[in-house]
Amino acid sequence: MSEQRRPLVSHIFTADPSAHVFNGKIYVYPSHDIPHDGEDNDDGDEYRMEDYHILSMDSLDAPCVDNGCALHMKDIPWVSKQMWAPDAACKDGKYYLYFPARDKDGIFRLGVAVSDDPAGPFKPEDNYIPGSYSIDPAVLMDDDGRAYIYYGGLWGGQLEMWQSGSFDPNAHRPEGDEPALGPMFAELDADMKHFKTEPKHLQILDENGKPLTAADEDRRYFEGPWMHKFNGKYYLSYSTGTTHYLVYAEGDKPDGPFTYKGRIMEPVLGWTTHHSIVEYQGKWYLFYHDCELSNGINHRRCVKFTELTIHEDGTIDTIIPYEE
Ligand code: FUB
Repeated sequence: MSEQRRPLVSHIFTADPSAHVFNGKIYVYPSHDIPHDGEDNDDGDEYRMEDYHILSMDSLDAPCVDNGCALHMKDIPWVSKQMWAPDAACKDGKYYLYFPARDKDGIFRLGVAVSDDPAGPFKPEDNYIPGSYSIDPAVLMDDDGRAYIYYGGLWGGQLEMWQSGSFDPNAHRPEGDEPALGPMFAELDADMKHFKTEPKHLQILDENGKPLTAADEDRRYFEGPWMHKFNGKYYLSYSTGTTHYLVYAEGDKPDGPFTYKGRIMEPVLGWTTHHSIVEYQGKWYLFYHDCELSNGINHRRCVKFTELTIHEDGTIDTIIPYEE
């Protein structure tokens, strides 16, 4: 029986799944939601995560295993709270866990932790990645061995606050016809722990080659970037946040520019939507979350997966989440 579109685990709340195939197995790197009765707000204070549990499956029909706590914030000197959406990458037999969290000043930064095992435990670096900020890191290991990191999120993710190059909590938020902010991009150093290039915003263009505007909330970037390659092209996918879509854009290079292409998934139950795309045994899959396990409580989410149809020209069929 297919396990698709069901919670992968139900003994803990999980979200923001970054899926990878390592050594023939599927590993899912999710956020670990903490249940509490606090209120939601636009800063995402309800997302109070403190650690990461890595999930794994021998195959997509096999039971999903929780490998226990792989990294806890008490073991990371620079973190004060909110271990949000992580990702992982493998290089030369080592596994790197990338994660956002607030530093002691309440500013979101990106950290990295290393392990010999894809399921951890991971040993964190003493400090965050120098020059990093905001949330939702996603790493692409390109076919030529170069590694790229994509990150950034609006509102509680603080991306708007860095437009001047330094942190300004009162920074103007792009609005109306002003160009929307794209996600951040940098190449990673050979050690996988530093930026090799100066981080920059990526451009996402409309069908006429014009930057998507801030008012275009159905299409503009909000958070949760992911990058997959298909037939040599680069596909940047992300959440539109306020309008709750997963969408994608196509580019010829890892740093774009990207042209908006369409929707991957219609809204799920719950405010956030966050995904990853992975190829496994010749098929493509979307890992995502919703709030089914908690009947719609935004900070009690559960990760799921479903098959994704990608056509030869790279276009992706839109998934209607609750329709078989
Ligand atoms: O899980 C906390 C935040 O919610 C993530 O960083 C965002 O992408 C959203 O899913």
